[in-house]
Amino acid sequence: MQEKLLQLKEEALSQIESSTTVEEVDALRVKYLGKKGQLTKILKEMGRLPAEEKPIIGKIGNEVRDSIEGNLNEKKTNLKNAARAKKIAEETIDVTLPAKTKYIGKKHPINQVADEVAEIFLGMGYSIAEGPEIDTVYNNFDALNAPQDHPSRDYTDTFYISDELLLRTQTSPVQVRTMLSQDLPIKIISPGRCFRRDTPDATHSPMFHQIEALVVGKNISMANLKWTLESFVKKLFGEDTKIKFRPHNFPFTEPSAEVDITCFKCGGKGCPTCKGEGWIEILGCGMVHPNVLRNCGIDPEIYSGFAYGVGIERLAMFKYEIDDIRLMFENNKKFLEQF
Ligand code: 2NM
Repeated sequence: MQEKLLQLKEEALSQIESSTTVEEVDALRVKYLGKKGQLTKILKEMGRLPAEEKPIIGKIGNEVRDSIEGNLNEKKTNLKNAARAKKIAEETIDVTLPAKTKYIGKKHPINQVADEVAEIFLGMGYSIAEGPEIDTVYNNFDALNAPQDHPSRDYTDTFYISDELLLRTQTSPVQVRTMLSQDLPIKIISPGRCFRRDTPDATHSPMFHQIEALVVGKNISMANLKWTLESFVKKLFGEDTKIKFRPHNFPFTEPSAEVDITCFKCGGKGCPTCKGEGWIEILGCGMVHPNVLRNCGIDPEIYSGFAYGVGIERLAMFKYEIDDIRLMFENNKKFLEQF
């Protein structure tokens, strides 16, 4: 029996020694020391021994159990430590590696400029009005006093959806909708996409963006319009910017004007940006035509208003020195990252 115990001990210690995982060690514990384990089985046979041998074998049995137990615990600790050391080694951070960069997108140059312009007008107390990109021929042309034979109505200039519907050629139909539905006074800007049937080139795109503004109330004058636009261009292009009104013609305003500003690049001396002129055209404006007010249910004898419209792409091209409008619609990351 002594022989059996020592043999068992040797066998157990050698298996513990060669085990490589915590799970294996746990399995050996069950195999040797468990309730139905091999040591337990041998010790159960002790009952059959003569009385004088019992304490001797019992002592050896205890020693064997302690030895196996000790080896199991030690091995388990060693394996656990080794696994932990390996994990730590694998997770070591090499602080000299280049950092992983996250590409964060940014606002398109058109939206940067649109937001900048909107911010200026919000600061002057305007509200933002929005409307559909598909609107009625009535809201886009008729209400805006466009004569039946006005060239912009031609199907070669405008994208018609049907006889009554089209892709808006400007955001003015939003102003019409606002005048028809809101109480006076009105002080709004309408930013958004517009569509004209132009062949794309460096300065034309069949889809472009506009911000138009409309102020209607009592005693609204051309002087108010001029002050407003002067304040606007100084905020956008700098305090030294000067402004010039050139007579123009729009069906929806009377009088109408185009507005030039002194070139923000050369200050008016003449340079490539202003094509040697010293002036740059930046927007169209005018006093809302009495017919437009009437069409929108407003009495032109009591009320008056002014309106203006700026092309966002044009502003962005000046601001960022972009020489071809088409670049802004190609979604080329290399291009867009620059702004
Ligand atoms: C422009 C230029 C001049 C304009 C007129 C109106 C309305 F609805 F009041 F008649 N909205 N926008 C206007 C006037 C737009 O864009 C170059």
